[in-house]
Amino acid sequence: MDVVPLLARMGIMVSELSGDLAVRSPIDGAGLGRVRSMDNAELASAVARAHAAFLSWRLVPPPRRGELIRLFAEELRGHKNDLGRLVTVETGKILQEGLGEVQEMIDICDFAVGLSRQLHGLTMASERPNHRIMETWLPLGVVGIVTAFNFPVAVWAWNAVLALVCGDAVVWKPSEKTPLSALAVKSLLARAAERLGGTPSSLLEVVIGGHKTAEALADHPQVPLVSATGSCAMGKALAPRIAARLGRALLELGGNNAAIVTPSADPELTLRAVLFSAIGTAGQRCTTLRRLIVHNSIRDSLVERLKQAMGNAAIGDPLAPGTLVGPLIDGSAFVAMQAALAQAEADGGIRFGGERVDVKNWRDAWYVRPALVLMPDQTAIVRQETFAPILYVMGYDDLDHAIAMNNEVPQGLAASIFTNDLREAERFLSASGSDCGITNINIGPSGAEIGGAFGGEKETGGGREAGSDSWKAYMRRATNTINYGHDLPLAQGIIFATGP
Ligand code: UN1
Repeated sequence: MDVVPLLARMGIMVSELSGDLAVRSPIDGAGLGRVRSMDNAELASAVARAHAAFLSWRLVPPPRRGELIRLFAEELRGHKNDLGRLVTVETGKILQEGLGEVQEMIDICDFAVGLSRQLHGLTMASERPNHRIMETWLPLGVVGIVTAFNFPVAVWAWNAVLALVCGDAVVWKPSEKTPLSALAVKSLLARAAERLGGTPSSLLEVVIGGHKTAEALADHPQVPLVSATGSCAMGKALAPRIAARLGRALLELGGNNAAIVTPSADPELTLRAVLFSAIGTAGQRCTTLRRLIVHNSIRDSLVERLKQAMGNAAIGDPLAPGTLVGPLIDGSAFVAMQAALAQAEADGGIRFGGERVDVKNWRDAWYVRPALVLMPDQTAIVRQETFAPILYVMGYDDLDHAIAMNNEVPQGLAASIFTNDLREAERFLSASGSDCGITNINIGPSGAEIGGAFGGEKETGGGREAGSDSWKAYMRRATNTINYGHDLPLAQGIIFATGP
């Protein structure tokens, strides 16, 4: 995979590609280049530079900050093919999804540009005469962003472009598996900044490293907010460190997403939705469909069609048109997948697929056939997130039981129900329905648009990113009480007599 020309078009020269960390493509296992990881002293200097940038950026009017993001979106539009391809080469997701990820960045940029004129607070009625209460949203500081390999640029953009219009500076630790995409994005943002002129340098610092670097960012007192995306284990390691200094954490962690398929579901629509959510991105999305809870009256027919469709899905080079399933990220993902399948079988599961697939004799690449596993019950392995294309199928007779199964896992990201029965649909959305942050009707749990707030409950971490009012996480709220009278009435009717 020769990424040199497309990196050059995005402003990264081969001479920059040296250092201790080898970057490889999961497509064929071959090296793409090298990057240099940073030690904690370098991280501290990056935070200090970003903090200095914040001090002047916070004074720039928000619509002008939005102009930077508008120009950045122009760079992204101009380099959609290059960046989308780079994402595919670094992550192994199919090109359609690589391009879709860049589109997701463009979408959140457009949202952020509008938002830059809409950072609004409320005005409240005061109990005191000639008084007014209002809230003002102010820039927060340096925002630390930790991202995962599977969405190397879009999830950064959800956080970063909102943080930037909110007046913050950003220090980004990308996954050490996908640093080139991060460097390309940094370069495109720098071009936008150059076109705008007058922006402080170091609005975005990229720090390359592994979990030690993420921990140092979590510990840093000059980073008031750390937004981290990745496994529940990663979140459990970072959150106590951030809490220990009373910083804020915005966590988007694991998902173990289910879909309930009811007797009234549209069979064609359901099949397509289940396939996209279960095998898309080779099962490596936090929103991937991992558990299918099917009414027993339609279970066999749906399983037959799924077996066929999953058996026929084109597995191979994700850059080739027509491929639906690219490789797993690396050999350890394959080992984890096989261990989960072995455990599921030991629990009484009947498995179809899941085996390694040879593609062009690429020995250090890990392609698999997506697995469908019919489970007698929702055993411990089903309740755990395995970041691979495994779809566990369970039957149900009674909707209450299906909803209980949906909720009976530690994670709470996304859930779906396929039904044409209004009562079932509304029940699933209600207080006694799905307990997830994202709950859908007649579409799968993955592939959310940026307009809504994205995130989940329980071990998913509780954070909300992207649309709606997620921007508030990147600002601090000041409540202001203004007295425009000549007297000083006290709240709660307190009389506090002073003076002669
Ligand atoms: C993730 O896998 O971390 O909803 C994010 C989706 C995408 C984002 C997934 N828009 O599937």
